Amino acid sequence: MAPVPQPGAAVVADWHRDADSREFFSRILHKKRRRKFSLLESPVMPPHLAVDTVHYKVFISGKSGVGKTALAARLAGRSIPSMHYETTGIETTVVYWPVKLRESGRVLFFRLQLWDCGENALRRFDHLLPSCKEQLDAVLFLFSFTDRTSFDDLSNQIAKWSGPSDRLVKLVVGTKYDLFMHSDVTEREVTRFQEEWGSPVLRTGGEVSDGLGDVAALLNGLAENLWHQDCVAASQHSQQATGTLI
Ligand SMILES: Nc1nc2c(ncn2[C@@H]2O[C@H](COP(=O)(O)OP(=O)(O)O)[C@@H](O)[C@H]2O)c(=O)[nH]1
Ligand SMILES: [Mg+2]
Repeated sequence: MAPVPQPGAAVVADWHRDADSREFFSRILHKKRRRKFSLLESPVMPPHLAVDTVHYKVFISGKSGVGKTALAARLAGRSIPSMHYETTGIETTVVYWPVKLRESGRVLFFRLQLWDCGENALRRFDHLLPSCKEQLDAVLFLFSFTDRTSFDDLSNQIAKWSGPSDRLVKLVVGTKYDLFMHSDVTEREVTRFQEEWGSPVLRTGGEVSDGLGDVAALLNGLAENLWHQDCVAASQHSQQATGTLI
């Protein structure tokens, strides 16, 4: 996988705890809970605090029951469905997340459109995968700590998404970490995987809390990788442009 930035290198980690973030996070909260945004809604900032919004499309990949729908709900601050039912087609969820860039101190709203598609639907309907892949910026590869086969299958999953351009953020997320007592995957194996692929394994699990803390690491990590990818693409573009001028 392409090299990823060190966590916290580009964006301020745990910014939601700082006083200067309050104005921004208050726009994604309503009565201390996460505000729900439909496809056409966005957080409204007062004119003196207006900031840019950057848009990204993120696909959630993983076998049935691994926790794709639950992760989309968690990242949006919605409660997790306790019953598992296979997602019948594509479900999209919009998540807004304010981020402060470390170097410039600039604040941006990340608008993440999460695409969650049931595995059986993907297999049965050939047209779904191409529309999931269209203009895609990132893939989250999910495995469950309670399902060994989902962990063993990660390298296959990642290989399927390797293309010639490689302009795609790829992150691995271990779900059901709250059930670590029943874990089928050891810490040593996770560490080995991280070393082999040069990519951190993010973790998630447990009840959805009202706070921002349980999603901050994942959303900041995703935002940081997306931003890094754009910066690399922009610098390559400007190098090429300079090359043609000379
Ligand atoms: N304990 C625990 N259960 C989870 C977690 N994520 C998902 N689940 C449960 O696992 C089942 C499958 O999750 P779901 O998101 O529907 O899987 P999907 O088929 O990949 O979309 C559901 O019963 C969820 O409640 C988690 O992090 N912890
Ligand atoms: Mg689902």
